[in-house]
Amino acid sequence: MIKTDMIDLIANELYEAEKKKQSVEKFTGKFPELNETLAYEVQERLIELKVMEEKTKRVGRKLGLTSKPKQIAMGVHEPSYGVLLESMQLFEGESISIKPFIHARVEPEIAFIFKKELKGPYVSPADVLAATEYVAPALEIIDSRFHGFTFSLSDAVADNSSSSRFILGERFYHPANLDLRLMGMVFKKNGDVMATGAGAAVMGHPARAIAWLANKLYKTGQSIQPGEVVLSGSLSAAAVIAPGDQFTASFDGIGSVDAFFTE
Ligand code: OOG
Ligand code: MG
Repeated sequence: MIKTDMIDLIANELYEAEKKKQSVEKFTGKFPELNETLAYEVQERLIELKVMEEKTKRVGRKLGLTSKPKQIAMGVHEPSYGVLLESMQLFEGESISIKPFIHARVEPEIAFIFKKELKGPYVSPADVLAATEYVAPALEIIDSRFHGFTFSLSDAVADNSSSSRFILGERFYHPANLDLRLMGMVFKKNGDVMATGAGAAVMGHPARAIAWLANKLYKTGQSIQPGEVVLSGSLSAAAVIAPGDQFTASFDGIGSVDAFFTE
């Protein structure tokens, strides 16, 4: 099969899987040639499809697999990124129906909002902090379009890094007086502590994950744009969701964010 046909075919199948809520077989089995580079081309095609069909627009990026607990849980040992669309944003206080999801999970994350462009190839964590307007607590709802939530890095990348929805806390904070590395985090489900951590769980410092993204995007002529939101990746393994569940991620110094799920 020629390359562009394979890219279109995989993007279409992932688009339909999400729409029909029917998971599919991993593609790396059928297409061993699906490497990371081609997988990012599939992701681009998938995003173009969504922007066209859902009349939405890009609002930022998400990082995935930036912490050891996530890499161990998924058996993948490198970070990935995906695109955030306006249609993926949910707001605190509205209950979230699990109907649109296949087998969604929730993750506690630190979100960055940028005031300046961040362009590789040599972006450092200090450059990231200088370009950051705000940080905010965030919950990401991930949902794999693959059977059993299992995949290789290339499969997950093609699937827009399992992105589904995201919620930002209502208050944003300037990063100047925050130590994101030592920032403590408590992740609760229905009042029970599911995980605890510190910002350093994300590649030693969440800004390092963002620097990785900027330098990675440079290789395909892209950059992080002013105004964009970037999720720096989950500090802990993701939690499964049942109707009636309430999740809270609290971070030292920047408050918390909640999500409540229904049938
Ligand atoms: C891939 C996406 C992981 C994170 O924060 O690590 C992710 C997955 O685990 O499905 O969003
Ligand atoms: Mg995530």
